[in-house]
Amino acid sequence: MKKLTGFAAAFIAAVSAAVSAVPAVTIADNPIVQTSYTSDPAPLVHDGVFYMYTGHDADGAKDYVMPDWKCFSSTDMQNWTDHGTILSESTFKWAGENSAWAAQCIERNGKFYMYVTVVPANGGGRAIGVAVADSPTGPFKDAIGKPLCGPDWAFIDPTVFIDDDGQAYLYFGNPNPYYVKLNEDMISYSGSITKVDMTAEGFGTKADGGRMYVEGPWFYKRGDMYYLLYAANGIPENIAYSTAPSPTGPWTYRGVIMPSEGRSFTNHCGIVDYEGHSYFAYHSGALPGGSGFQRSVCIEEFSYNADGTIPTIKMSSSGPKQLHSLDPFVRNEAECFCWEEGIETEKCSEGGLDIANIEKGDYVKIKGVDFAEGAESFTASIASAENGGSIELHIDSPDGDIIGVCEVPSTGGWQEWQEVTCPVEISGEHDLYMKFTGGSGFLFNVDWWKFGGSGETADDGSLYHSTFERSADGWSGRAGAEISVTDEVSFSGEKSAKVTDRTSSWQGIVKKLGNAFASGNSYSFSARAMCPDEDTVFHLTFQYTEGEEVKYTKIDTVDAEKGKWVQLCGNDFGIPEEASDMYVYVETNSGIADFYVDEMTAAGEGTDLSSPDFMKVIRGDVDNNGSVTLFDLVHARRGLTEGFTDAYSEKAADIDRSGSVQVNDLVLLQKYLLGAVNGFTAE
Ligand code: FUB
Repeated sequence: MKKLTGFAAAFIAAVSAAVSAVPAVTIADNPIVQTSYTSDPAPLVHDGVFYMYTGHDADGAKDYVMPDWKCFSSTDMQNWTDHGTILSESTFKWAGENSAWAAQCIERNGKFYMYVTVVPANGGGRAIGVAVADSPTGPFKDAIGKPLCGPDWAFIDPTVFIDDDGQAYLYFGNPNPYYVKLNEDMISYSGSITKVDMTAEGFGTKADGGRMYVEGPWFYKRGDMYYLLYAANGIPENIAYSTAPSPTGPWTYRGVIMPSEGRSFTNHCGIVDYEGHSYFAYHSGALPGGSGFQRSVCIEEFSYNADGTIPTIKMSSSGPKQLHSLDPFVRNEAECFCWEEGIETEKCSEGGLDIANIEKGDYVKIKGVDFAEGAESFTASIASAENGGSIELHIDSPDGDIIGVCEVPSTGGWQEWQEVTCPVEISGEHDLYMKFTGGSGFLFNVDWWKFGGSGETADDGSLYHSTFERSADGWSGRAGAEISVTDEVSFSGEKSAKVTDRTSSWQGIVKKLGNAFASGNSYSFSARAMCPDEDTVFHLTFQYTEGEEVKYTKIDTVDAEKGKWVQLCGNDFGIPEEASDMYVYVETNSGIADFYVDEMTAAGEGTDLSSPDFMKVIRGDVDNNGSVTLFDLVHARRGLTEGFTDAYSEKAADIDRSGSVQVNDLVLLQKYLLGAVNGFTAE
């Protein structure tokens, strides 16, 4: 959409009388995308990431001018990473122009299937096409080279769902819903396309006596109930829904979820659960310049009623609450933000996207950045074919306090990348605004950024050291498991990561290894794990791709008693020469019980991660069971006289942190156990 300055002008004109009283558009966090107009949202949760697939409404169009589909992702529900155009109508050689209407993507057996609406160039109506990819962000290719369903003018807006018995269903249609049973290959179907009988009981009654259903179905199951949500009631559309005890009915009309509002005469929804929260995605014309043909995807959090019905949901400009704060001490992609004004995104020569077409006064907002104990430096990868400019780092508002300014030189090209660094001073959690200044014209592009300083987690020489005190630190649920940062238990500090919603033992918690890990080299890996409900065998596993094949190697395997923390540790683990696309994860040998992990660490070759230097030890917990009891005193006495059996016990028994265990440590421990002191004072 480029240049919110243009739309800001329109917006200001529209509300000129009250402009000073109107909250600045810049503080809104809904719609989730501002760099282009997006429509027809289709959410997908995969491997701990919330993906949002959208249509794309062309700027200034007076009709549906929709050339392609885009994808955005988030792990905190406020900052969204732009993955760009992931599928275009031109991929379907049989499709006409500007016909890329609503779509939905689903994963099956490691492949991603995107069902789309397009108009075949040869006429005959609209049609449902299907594209396939190996990753959620593509590249997608036409799976069958022809329409899957259609052509037929009624065949628009596919929604797809795989039932518990493995049967996949595709619903679609305007002004009537249709369904068809997909085969397991997801690119063909069995039986005929069935037109749903729209009874008044199933689909409600409008004021004019017709049925409520119009288009844009979203089909899914929750518990034993099947849900069909849809755009309803004619123009302007609202979102209503029906439920059924089986995937094909009989349907019962349940009422309106989202009344019509928001400057778009259509609406289109998607619903999904993520990290224990329920989210409702829709579109409106809320972005300045917005209309029925310049729509924008928004999202709201909601809770189901106890009987499974869906409450009325109102459009908001704030969107859902942020799930985790953002860690500024790791590389953050510039195309991940909560809000922007004036910038665009484009393909980056280094992979992914960069932010571009930046002019003086433009900015990006990154929400909920946790600088913890403090950041001291800021580094960004920038490129400029012109004179560069500077990045002003403001906190809490675009004109808030400046915590640092980074000068950006010319680098000789818009894709000639160079790192710039400047000092900053900031601690605690803030919204970060990167405001760009300089001369006239385009200033520079930004690929990524990160802060350095005492708040960094990896200040011990490790390649990562995830304590979960501030964020999930790039860990996510593996293969459908969910993870959350929790203060229910911890190995050290206040928090750990909890792994839930497992239906298989290999579902656990996973982290993708970045550029710091090279194939052919050796690294040390460690993780702490605990299952509160049953004895468990934990694996710390390394996953990589060699050629076309995905391979798995156990770094370490440890038996854990119910409720006891164990360490999984593999020092100097060799990464195979040809390995790419590498991950580490914690899984269990069997069972699907929830478990917790903490203190996930990786370091270079020669690092002993079982050494006390890499341990967050609970002082006094000499038997390493997570609590301090009389047994610890017994263990400490025995250690002092006979020698300690392991490094953890010795460090835990060194109560005064003098570097060695002596009699006064036992005295301090005894005093604590007798209640004479409330805790251990710092050394
Ligand atoms: O985006 C084009 C059409 O508008 C969709 O296919 C409908 O659901 C409506 O949102």
